[in-house]
Amino acid sequence: MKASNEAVIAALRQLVAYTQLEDGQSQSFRTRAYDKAIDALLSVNGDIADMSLAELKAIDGVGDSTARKIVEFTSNGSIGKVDRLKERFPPGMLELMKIPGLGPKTVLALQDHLDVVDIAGLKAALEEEKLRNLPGLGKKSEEKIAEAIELLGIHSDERRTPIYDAMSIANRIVRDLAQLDSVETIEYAGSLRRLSETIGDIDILATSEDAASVIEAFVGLPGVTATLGKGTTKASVVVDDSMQVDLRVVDVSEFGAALLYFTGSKSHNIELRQRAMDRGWTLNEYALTEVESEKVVAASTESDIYAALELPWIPPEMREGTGEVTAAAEGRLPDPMAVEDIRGDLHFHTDWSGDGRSTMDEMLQAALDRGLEYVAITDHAEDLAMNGLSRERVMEEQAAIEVARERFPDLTILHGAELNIGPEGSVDYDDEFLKVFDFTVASIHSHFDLPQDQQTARLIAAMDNPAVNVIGHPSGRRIGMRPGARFDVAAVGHHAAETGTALEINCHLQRLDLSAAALRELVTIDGVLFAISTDAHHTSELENLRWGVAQARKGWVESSRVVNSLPIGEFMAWKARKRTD
Ligand code: DGT
Ligand code: CA
Ligand code: CA
Ligand code: ZN
Repeated sequence: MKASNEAVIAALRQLVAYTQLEDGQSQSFRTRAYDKAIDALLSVNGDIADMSLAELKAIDGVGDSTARKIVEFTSNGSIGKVDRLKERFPPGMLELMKIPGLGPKTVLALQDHLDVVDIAGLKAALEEEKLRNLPGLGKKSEEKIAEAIELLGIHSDERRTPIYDAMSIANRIVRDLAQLDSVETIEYAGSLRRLSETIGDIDILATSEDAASVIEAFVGLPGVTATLGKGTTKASVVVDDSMQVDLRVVDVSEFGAALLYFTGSKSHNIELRQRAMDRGWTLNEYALTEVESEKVVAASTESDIYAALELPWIPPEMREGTGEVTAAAEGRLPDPMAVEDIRGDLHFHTDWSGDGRSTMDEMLQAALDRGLEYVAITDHAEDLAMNGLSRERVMEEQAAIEVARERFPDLTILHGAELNIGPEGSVDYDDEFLKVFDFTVASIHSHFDLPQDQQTARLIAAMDNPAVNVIGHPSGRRIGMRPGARFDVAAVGHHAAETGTALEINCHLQRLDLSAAALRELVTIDGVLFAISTDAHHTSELENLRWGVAQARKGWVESSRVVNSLPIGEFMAWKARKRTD
């Protein structure tokens, strides 16, 4: 099967990682060349697999050697150099490189001196305090690495992948298989569909009248590096040496039962099965069936099955066995939010701040195309060393926004900023200058490991600032990479309600911040309001809104709690209550 653009890019990312090991450093002229090519390929519109060597080389940013490797991958399904390096460096070493504090040099030293090539080996070596004697390491770095493993909950017996990485693999495989004529319906299930923060394996379900051909295509997909098992209707493979993917092909008449079963969670399924048993039925991955007559009660759609069990359809994100079945039975389930409920985006960047990759016009046009009615442009503020705007630039941006308002009369454009919350809770600029902005988001971008009570006081001080409308990605976590600030969720919630400050639900899959657990706690506090924001740095990231909305469902947040689902008049009134323009 033809390699998708995502598969090509994933192969190049793998090439970067192996090259880092080969070079013993995170950056070299070769990795920089590959990284540059990846950046360039991300904005290619057509199919990379259809491009000739000459066409590839003609892309600005793609050099001769990289172009050759791309052609190797699109014609053979793998890159010779990567295949050779895999012999030297087992895939576990790539996992090790993802741990904060472990660069290529250290990972190579682990292999050379201790024969450690995976997380299980690393854990054992840490327990025996063997790392401190490695060249370039010491007791301190050993402790730091142990702490990172602990904080990130990395377990050797069960390798879990951050949802951001798993989602990109799942989307790629679903899209590839959906192209087959024999595939009718295809959807991912499991923890991914429930929007879990980390994913053990990806579960995909398809319907087809020719299961065998779908299975054959699946095990032969570009990026599949091993086949773990293969039958006539199901198979398990490893993709990119890192992620297990299970595919099951079922009959269309049983799709709903299968989707329900394989979405889980296990405890949600158990509660549903209990309700079925109470009615003299059984529920399994094939159908909801009457025990005595063996007659099928419902099977083809999830809603049919829920309805037969006298329940509304429960969104997958809520299926965690944490009271949702009882709440649904009693009519207390929150109204699930939909992307259409969102009327504005209150946190995104343009190329005015150093890390934005789209222009202001492009971002505004994209927002309008998505049907948004209002936006806040929130470029970084001056305290952020690399990307922040000086006061002079802020005033220039304000003038640019004035001009943009005339070009986009159907969009209400707020001149905002993303402020940086200092360790004591202060923010950028000064009280007088902050009045320049129509709206601000204040976020933690540093000092993530202060003690909990200090973080709580820090956030509370930031919310006391009348210029601060929203606390952006409140913990600052990066799933699988950085645990973020720990704070007293209830105390922050109460203060947010008292000061009229909204708490952000950041839509990026690496963040999903606030967490679902924090949201569940916050919705029990009267008056806490949220802002579901993309924090987009490129027009393509505006579509992340769907993940923030899914995160809201997972946290049982209803649209009445979300300030950017308010009609513009009510939104402006809410905003005006905290700051006087
Ligand atoms: P993961 O892969 O660890 O991130 O989590 P899940 O939830 O995707 O778990 P997985 O892949 O083992 O199984 C997918 C779904 O299939 C799971 O959420 C519920 C269902 N399932 C699997 N095994 C069982 C079982 O033994 N009993 C029940 N009731 N359901 C199961
Ligand atoms: Ca799974
Ligand atoms: Ca599975
Ligand atoms: Zn931001």
